[in-house]
Amino acid sequence: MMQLDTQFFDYEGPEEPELMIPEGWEDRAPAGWEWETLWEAVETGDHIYTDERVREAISLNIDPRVILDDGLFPGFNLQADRFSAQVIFIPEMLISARAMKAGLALIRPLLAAQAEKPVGTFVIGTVLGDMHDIGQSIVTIMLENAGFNVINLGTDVHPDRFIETAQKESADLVGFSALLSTTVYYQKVTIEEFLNAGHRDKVKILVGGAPTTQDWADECGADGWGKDAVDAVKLALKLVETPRAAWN
Ligand code: B12
Repeated sequence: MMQLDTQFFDYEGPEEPELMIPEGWEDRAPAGWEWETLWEAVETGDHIYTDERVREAISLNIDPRVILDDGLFPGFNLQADRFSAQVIFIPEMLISARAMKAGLALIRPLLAAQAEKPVGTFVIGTVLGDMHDIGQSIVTIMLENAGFNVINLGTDVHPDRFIETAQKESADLVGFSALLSTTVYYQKVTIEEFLNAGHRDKVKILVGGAPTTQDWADECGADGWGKDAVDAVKLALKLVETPRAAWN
């Protein structure tokens, strides 16, 4: 009888990802407050508890950015690391993302309300074939907080839809998010379509998403690349001041 070579079964997987507790979170929270239950709710995808706990945090006037960084991100990041390490799979990741989005939906209007004046119109979306929307939702929130009127087209956005919306809204800036090495290509395609439609000089275009780089942004003809939401806002504020051709 054939003997199995047991060395194939001694596989040691990647280290189990751990919860990264935000340093100094106690100093940013009211006395007696705890985030642990929210970290666990986002981790396990309990969107109902997430909604309740974020509402509670808001009612205690905890800064929305603190809610995002100290309350929502730890549990989500833990699942994201587990997903990347293939410790969990799409269903678990999806429910964690749903809980994250329940929290984001509550803090979005608060951050937008802190903005002083409309500085410009920004159309954003995730490119064709790509369903990832957490990153671009955070960019949206930060842009709104900086005073932009943001039209978020969601995920899997066809180039024509970006163009039609930019034209309809007389957009100043357009942003394409992509998280897959297979879909970043559509950032380039969408920029080419703006060119073909005769609208490239009317908007400033930003690209972003984990697999993108400044080199990629240069190669695909974008006006800028944002490594994160803070970067995206800085760039958008700079680019909205630069001259563009008028929409009609
Ligand atoms: C959550 C997630 C999912 C969720 C998405 C849920 C949702 N509603 O978004 C689900 C489970 C659906 C999913 C599906 C898939 N996923 Co996925 N996913 C992730 C994961 C874990 C986190 C992504 C995320 O939300 N990050 C957090 C946000 C805050 O970061 P971010 O998106 O990078 O955004 C920041 C910046 O990039 C920047 N930014 C983002 N957009 C923009 C736009 C502009 C204009 C600017 C300026 C800046 C900017 O600012 C943001 C905020 O700071 C990543 C791994 C990881 N750790 O990144 C894999 C990952 C992206 N997924 C991956 C894969 C392979 C898939 C699937 C193909 C799996 C499969 N076998 O089916 C499918 C693809 C489905 C599809 N067609 O899109 C791979 C991609 C590998 C590659 N290089 O192509 C990754 C890297 C995991 C891995 N290591 O294997 N995924």
